Parts: sequence; C-alpha cells; structure tokens
Amino acid sequence: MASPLPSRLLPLPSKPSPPANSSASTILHFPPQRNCGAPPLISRFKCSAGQTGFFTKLGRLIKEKAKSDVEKIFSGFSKTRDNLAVIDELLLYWNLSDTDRVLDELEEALLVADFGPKITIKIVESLRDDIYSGKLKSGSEIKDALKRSILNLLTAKGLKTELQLGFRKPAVIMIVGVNGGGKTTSLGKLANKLKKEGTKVLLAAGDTFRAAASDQLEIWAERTGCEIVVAEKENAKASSVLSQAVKRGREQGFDVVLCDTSGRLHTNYSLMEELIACKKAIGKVVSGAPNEILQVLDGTTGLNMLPQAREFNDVVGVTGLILTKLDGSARGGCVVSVVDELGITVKFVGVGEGVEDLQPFDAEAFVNAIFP
Ligand SMILES: Nc1nc2c(ncn2[C@@H]2O[C@H](COP(=O)(O)OP(=O)(O)OP(=O)(O)O)[C@@H](O)[C@H]2O)c(=O)[nH]1
Ligand SMILES: [Mg+2]
Repeated sequence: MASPLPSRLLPLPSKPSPPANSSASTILHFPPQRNCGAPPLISRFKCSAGQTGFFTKLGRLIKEKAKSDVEKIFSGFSKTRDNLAVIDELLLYWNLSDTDRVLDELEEALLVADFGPKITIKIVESLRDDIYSGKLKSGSEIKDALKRSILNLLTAKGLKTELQLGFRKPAVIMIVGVNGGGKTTSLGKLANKLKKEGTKVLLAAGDTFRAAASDQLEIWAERTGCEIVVAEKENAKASSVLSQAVKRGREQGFDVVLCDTSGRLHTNYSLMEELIACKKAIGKVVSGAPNEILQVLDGTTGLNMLPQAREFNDVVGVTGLILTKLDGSARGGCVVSVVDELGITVKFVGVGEGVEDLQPFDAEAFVNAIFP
C-alpha cells in the first residue's frame, strides 16, 4: 500500500518549481503522477553556447569563492594545523648541526598527519639534500621549500579541481562511497553551494536500502530549499529512482541533479554491480551523464581509504573525491596521499556537519591553511 503523501507534496508536473531563493522544498514521489494528456514538458534540451558557459562559470565561481573564504578554510583545518605546528617550532631553532634530529621529528609529524610513508620520505629526503648542498640556509627557507614540495605534489598531475558539468542540462552528479563516510551530508552541502549560485537543483534519493535514508535527504532538501525525488516504496531499485529523477530534471529544466546512493563496501561485488546499473540508467536518460561521480572518503580512516578509492574507481570511474571529516582529525595530509597515489583529484573537503562546511579544494589555499 502506498504510504500517505506528506501535506507539502504538490501535484506534478503541472506545478512550477519554487523560485531559486525559496526555502520551501517539494517532494516528488516516484513513480510520479502522469502528465494527464498535457503536452510533454521540455523533453529535450538543446545545447547552446550559453549553457556551456553556464556550467563552466559555475565550476569556476565555486572555486573562486573558496579562495576568498580563507577564514573558513583555516578554521576547518585547525586540528591539522595544530598538529603540524611542531614543525614551526622545530624550524625556528634549526641549525645545520641539528639537521638530522629536526628532519626525524618533521618526518614523524608528517606521518602523524597522514601524509603517508612514500610522500613523507620523498619530502624529507629532498629537504635533506637541499640543506646539505647549501640551497636552504634558514628555518624559514626550509619551511617554504616544504610548502612548495607539497604544492608540487598536489598540482603535478594537472588535475582539474573545478566541477566538470559538461554542456547538457541537467548535469548529473552521483555521490558514491562506503557506509557512513558522509555521502548524504556532502550532497546536502553541495546542494546548498549550487543553490546559492542560482542553480536549480534536484535531489535524488538513490539510497533505497535504508528507509531512513530518504528522510535524511528530505531534511537536506528542506534545509537548502531544493526539490527532491524519493522512491514511493521501500526496496525500490536505485537505478529506477535515479533514472526517473534525471528524467524529471530534464523535463522540468533543472540545472543539476544530485544523486545520493547507498553506502557499500568496495569488496561487495553485487552492490558494486548495482552502482554500474545506476550509472547506465542515468546515461540512458542524458547522454554523457553522470558528468561527475564523486567518491566520498572519510578522512578519519586515514590511508585505509586508498584501496576503497581504487576499487570504486575501477568499477565506476571516479571523477573526483570529497574528503570528509577533516575537522575531526589532525590528518589533513591524507589529501596529499590520495592525490599522489591515486591520480584522482580532490574536489571538495568536508570540515564539519553544518551546511557551509564543504570547501572546494584549492591546492594553494590548502597548503597555506595547514602551514600558515
Ligand atoms: N565532523 C564531521 N562530520 C561529518 C562530516 N561529513 C559527514 N559527517 C557526519 O558523518 C555521519 C555520517 O554522514 P552521512 O552523510 O549520513 O554518511 P553516508 O555516507 O551518507 O552514510 P550511509 O548512507 O549510511 O552510507 C553523520 O553524523 C554526519 O553528520 C564532516 O565533514 N565533518
Ligand atoms: Mg547516506
């Protein structure tokens, strides 16, 4: 039996969606009511140069905001910064005869912050060479060289950290990852960011395993004033819900559809298969979609996140990472490890549970935040 519809459910699809600045959300249940003989709404969205510009500008705008919002970046990484502050103290009193002891302690601080052994050794050995060859002559020069080498590691592969949303509306972003990493929360925060740029965003409750999952996303829909598509019954197929949501997005002129998915262990073959089905179903509705498959990685799991990311990437092709919970740990160095080891760019970092606590990743701002 169909569950009673919430009072704020509006008849669809004849009802226009709320304006961009509205705080009211609308729940669209799947399967939706039919269009009652009315001519189909926008069923095909012609690509135009204007649209291409819209998405390119959107990605750039969000990144530029990050640069200007340095205060927030700093506060988000306060624990990592506190943990690495020992490096400042070490370098303040550095002298050549003390080099080996100082570099040993610097190595330990980087390891504790999850820079990973490979990167840590690379950084420390290059500093040692430059110190002993006379290139670096003071503590502040050593610190600058340290920051430079981390920035080089983050930018070496020339990966684009802006969202790549293609040129067709709606752009579709799928959020994937293991259980409890912060997928739904990150999706909600991302919806908030996009909405604030005037983007018309539709949320899709593709986590059909847990009954509470769509309730959680509905709260985010209300918080951000976005519309949402949820399954009408429990255990609906995730791929059908997402495909219906993207259809709805296309028909009603949404700019971006954000697709939530269930948490799954990267070692669970059948659940990973389901993710492939979701991706295919979305691509059938809008060719080239999903434009972004963002994997959420829990920053507190440290370097254990690397095999997870490898597996998801092999199965669905991850286009970017969201590293969450970096506020709670002193391990911001894992950002550098994943970029270096996986060659997949970090696009956002989660630094809290609030609606504003998702920061677009910017390599330079990040390095300055952890080594002020
Ligand atoms: N401190 C902190 N907590 C976060 C962050 N992101 C998410 N969380 C918290 O982590 C917990 C799990 O977040 P969810 O968004 O439900 O995670 P999920 O990946 O959707 O979980 P499943 O759907 O069960 O797989 C919640 O308590 C969030 O508030 C973050 O950046 N910082
Ligand atoms: Mg979730």
